[in-house]
Amino acid sequence: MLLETELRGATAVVCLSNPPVNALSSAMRGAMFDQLSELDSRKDVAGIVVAGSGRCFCGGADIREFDRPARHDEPLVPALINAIERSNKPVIAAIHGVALGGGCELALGCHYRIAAADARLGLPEIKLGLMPGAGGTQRLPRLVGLEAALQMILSGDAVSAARALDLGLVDQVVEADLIDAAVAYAEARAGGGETPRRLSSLDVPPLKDVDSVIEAASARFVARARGLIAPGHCLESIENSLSMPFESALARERELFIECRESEQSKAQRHLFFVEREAAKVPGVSKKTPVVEVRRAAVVGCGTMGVGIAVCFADAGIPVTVHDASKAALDTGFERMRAIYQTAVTKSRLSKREMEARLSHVGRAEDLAALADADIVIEAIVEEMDAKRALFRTLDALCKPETILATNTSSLNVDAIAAATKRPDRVIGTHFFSPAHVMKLMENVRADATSLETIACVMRFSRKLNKVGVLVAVCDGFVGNRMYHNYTRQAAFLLEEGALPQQVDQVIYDFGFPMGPFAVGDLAGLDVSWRIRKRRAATRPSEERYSPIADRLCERGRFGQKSGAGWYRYQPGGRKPEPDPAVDALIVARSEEMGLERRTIDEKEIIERCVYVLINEGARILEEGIVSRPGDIDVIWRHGYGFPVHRGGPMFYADHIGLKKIRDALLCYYQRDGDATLEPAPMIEELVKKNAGFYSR
Ligand code: T1G
Repeated sequence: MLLETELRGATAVVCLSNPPVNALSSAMRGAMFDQLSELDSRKDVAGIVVAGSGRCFCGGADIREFDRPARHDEPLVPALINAIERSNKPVIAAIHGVALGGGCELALGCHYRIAAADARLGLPEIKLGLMPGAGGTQRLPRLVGLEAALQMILSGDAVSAARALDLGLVDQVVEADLIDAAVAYAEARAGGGETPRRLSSLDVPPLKDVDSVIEAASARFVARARGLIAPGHCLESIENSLSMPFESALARERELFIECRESEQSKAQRHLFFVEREAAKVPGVSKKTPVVEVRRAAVVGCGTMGVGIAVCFADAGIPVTVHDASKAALDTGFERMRAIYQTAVTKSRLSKREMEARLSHVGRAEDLAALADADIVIEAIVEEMDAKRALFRTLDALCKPETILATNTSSLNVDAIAAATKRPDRVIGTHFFSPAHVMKLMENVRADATSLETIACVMRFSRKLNKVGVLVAVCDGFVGNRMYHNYTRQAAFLLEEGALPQQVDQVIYDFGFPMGPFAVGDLAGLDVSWRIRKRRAATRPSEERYSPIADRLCERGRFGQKSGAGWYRYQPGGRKPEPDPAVDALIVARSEEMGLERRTIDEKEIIERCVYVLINEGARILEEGIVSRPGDIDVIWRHGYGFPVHRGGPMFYADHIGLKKIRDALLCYYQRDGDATLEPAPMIEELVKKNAGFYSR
């Protein structure tokens, strides 16, 4: 049953029942259309309440339907909503949980809206490369005004019930029984005999400085869209609400929506939406898997990562104790934590009270014994195996038997760390990405002995920390950094062969990354990767090509932004990369040292050498079973490295380009350069033979 209808006096309560989010599937639309038409004609019905069962009112159109052949046997979302609005009986939306996308538009088609105190309403379509396509760009400005509508639609961010009340988006917010309140509201409206308030018949509230409001929105959202079409389409449609008759503007909205829906950009963004949810599912872990509730946490190491991880727990409201043997390190770390929150308060992202509340969740300790009753302890100390093993041995003896011991190592072997304990089943890697309180990605590293219960606990609390957790297996660099290593190697080789940092970075930026590899290196600190390269030097195969340019920069104290110079130079206190002739000279000298005649390198080669080598390593990672799905790799690269959202991730992009093209390009470079990482992976060769892709194997 997609709908459950009950009569309360003369009010019909129609409850959407399409778990998990009451998506407006074609079947749901048909059922709603028929039910509401029937209720509209019944004499014993004076008013109608539309509500949702389960976790929310309605999560919008059924996104899965967008990639299927369009069905014409059921009304489209706009037609359903227009029919609701035309009802002569007052229709009240009773909103709990969320009303998002088409769900919010459904509520806007109702004449009035009542929300539970914890409800949230929004039009997040833009995050899927879409735009509201069921009247949202026309009805919302008429209800809340141009400025608020621009902000909601172009940011895609939901608003709380309280904010919705301030905006007039909802007419009432209730703490008590939502349906009772909605029925009472319907009776009052029906009893009043007034004509139901139809947003389509209203005008957008007048605004003095319309042009400057639109220009500001355009500068903030469209100018920075970097080739994405949805922001511009949203803006055009919202502007139409000011000047075009409702019906014409609605028709234009539909045209613009279809352009977005059919775009490769939106297909890529919808892909990421689904694979991100797939990544949370671990074969063998179900809702029945027993899970330790993380009520108390601890972090060992009060450095940059330890501070960031502690902030994640504080933000999630989980009490956390931060340990460091050095009081000075704790003092510095806690100052850093306070500074992080102070910035959020300054930017009005948090109130002072909320800041203090979050800081109150964080304790400090210089004695490891204080961590004994933690449910999980996350180690974030120096990236050295002996130090980590010693600490895990100590924690193993100290902590209660069920405590999970997690390491934040970015590349070390978690099996070896687990072997230092008597509880290897409760040892796991939780690889946060710097800055840990900002980056959403967590690579959760399962060691050979890690139990499903431990995996289930960590995957579940990743979400509680508002992180995107992806389960990976042990290998050098896990998934993200292992692929990133090959990407930066090729970028360095391009310099030796003829390119300069600013050229490579510009091409990678134009491809859609937030920054190119050299600007990223300067931001992260060149000394970080220098330490890792020195650790690996002893085991690096002598025949493997190696570029010493980054080492030479570090030897000159050029660590990037932190030292005022790296691949680029920076004005004192500045962060804008400026090409540095001294670096260009160092690169040219390296080419001469290699006897290489520098050549012009075009954009195509830069993309193929940097991005295709990512795809190639991703294929190898899949072959080795480090992750089980190509989508896991796409999620890692989206949330850990800023892979352009409109390209869907390395593996989705590979299928879009075509694996044969990628294989041929890699083979060409491999035959010319001989670098093993360019040799097409066996999985790619097999898929090319089958004329298949990573997502159509
Ligand atoms: N369509 C289809 N499936 C959906 C869905 C949707 N709109 N929303 C969620 N799911 C699935 C999801 O894939 C997962 O499936 C399960 O529901 C639980 O989701 C016409 C054009 C609603 C806040 O962008 O933001 O309306 O993995 O794990 O954390 O103008 O889902 O269980 O098989 O995220 O409780 C606009 C997208 C659509 C909202 C719930 N709507 N969804 O969060 O659960 S376009 C959105 C969400 C549109 C109109 C336009 C969240 C949520 P599975 P979950 P959650």
